Amino acid sequence: MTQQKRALITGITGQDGSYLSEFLLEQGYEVHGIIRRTSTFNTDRIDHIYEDPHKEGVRLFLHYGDLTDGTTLRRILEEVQPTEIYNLGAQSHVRVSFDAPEYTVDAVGMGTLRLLEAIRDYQGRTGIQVRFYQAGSSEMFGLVQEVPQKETTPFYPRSPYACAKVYAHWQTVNYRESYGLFACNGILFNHESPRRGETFVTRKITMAVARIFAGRQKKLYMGNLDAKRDWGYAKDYVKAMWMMLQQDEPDDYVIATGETHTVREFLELAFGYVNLNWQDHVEFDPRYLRPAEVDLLIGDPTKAQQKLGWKPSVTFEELVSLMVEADLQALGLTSPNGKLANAIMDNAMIRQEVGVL
Ligand code: NDP
Ligand code: GDR
Repeated sequence: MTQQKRALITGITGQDGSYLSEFLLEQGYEVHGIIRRTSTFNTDRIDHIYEDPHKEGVRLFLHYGDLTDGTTLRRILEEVQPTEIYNLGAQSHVRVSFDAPEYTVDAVGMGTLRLLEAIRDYQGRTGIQVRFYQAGSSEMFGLVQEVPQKETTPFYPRSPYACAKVYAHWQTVNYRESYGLFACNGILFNHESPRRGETFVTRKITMAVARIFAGRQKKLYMGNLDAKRDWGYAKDYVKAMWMMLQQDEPDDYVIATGETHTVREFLELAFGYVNLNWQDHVEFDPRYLRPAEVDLLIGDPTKAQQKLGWKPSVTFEELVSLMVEADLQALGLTSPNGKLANAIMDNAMIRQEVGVL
């Protein structure tokens, strides 16, 4: 009998955590997630896959914990005995990391170290091999050193968040080299979806488009429209995380589309989807600027393509369309000119996505 694969996910309530859980459950895994205690429920993104743990055959389990609380991480590790750990938990908002640098670095940087230490001890004591995925970020490249950015491009982080991710990246490399831990760094470029947090630029735009189209909002206040990002679809990206942990050897991989677009282009497409002109609605607010900006991100996913066989399945235009469409549907609206049907509904993955919401 083959051993039941058991995954532990930090950040399971986030965008990526929810897609990864779905994916791993589909692959037959038992999935355990660490959630934080909050005064209102924060499990919206995983409610549709959560079942009463008293029921037979349930494969998704949640545990209270926090990356700032090492004792609990150790306890959960002992209890769950996972074969794979995905460290997705983070204060992941770059702008907010300038406001709350100590907390961000504690959760993102020290949190990763706490987890690595717990795994090192657990593995040393039990002899059970644990595979570890670290959610690294293209923000680590920061100030442009090379274009496109790949695994060998030097890091130049430009925010407390990015500095903490660089720290976590190198600790992960060090635990691999020092203790033989099967540990991989994914260096993921921006990835979005209808489940994207509402204060990240893409979702902020698509929600505003739907609300403006519905007559419920007039203006959208934005920061730097010149920033360029390599935007992909989150569902594609969580698959890459899993693929990294199925290889014979642990390694680090850039996951990206290889295309870059400005925030302005995103605005144009998103408003254009409902036949609106973004310039009639968008205004500048300096509060959304960062003390230091990352101007240009564009990734080279060649290594992931060659070694993992990974490639993105959703284009930039499709991504914008599916996000606007989902936000329109959430308000009970349909797109004005049937663009969804013509442009993207032939893609089964997107059909499923829109159906979820
Ligand atoms: P989200 O912000 O959507 O989710 C973050 C998750 O981390 C949430 O489940 C959140 O819990 C949890 N979390 C926050 N603080 C703590 C803490 N102190 N202890 C434990 N858990 C915590 O992020 P994404 O899903 O978009 O991203 C997943 C990971 O990938 C993050 O590490 C992010 O930095 C990284 N990343 C993301 C990219 C992207 O484009 N999305 C690109 C590259 C890297 P709660 O729900 O309670 O707030
Ligand atoms: P980013 O994502 O910082 O790239 O980090 P975000 O969507 O927040 O910003 C992208 C770009 O848009 C510009 N921008 C605005 N951003 C926000 N949030 N709100 C605005 O009003 C606005 N106006 C312009 C920003 O200045 C920036 O240049 C995301 C996060 O998911 C990280 O956790 C992850 O590591 C990286 O992507 C890869």
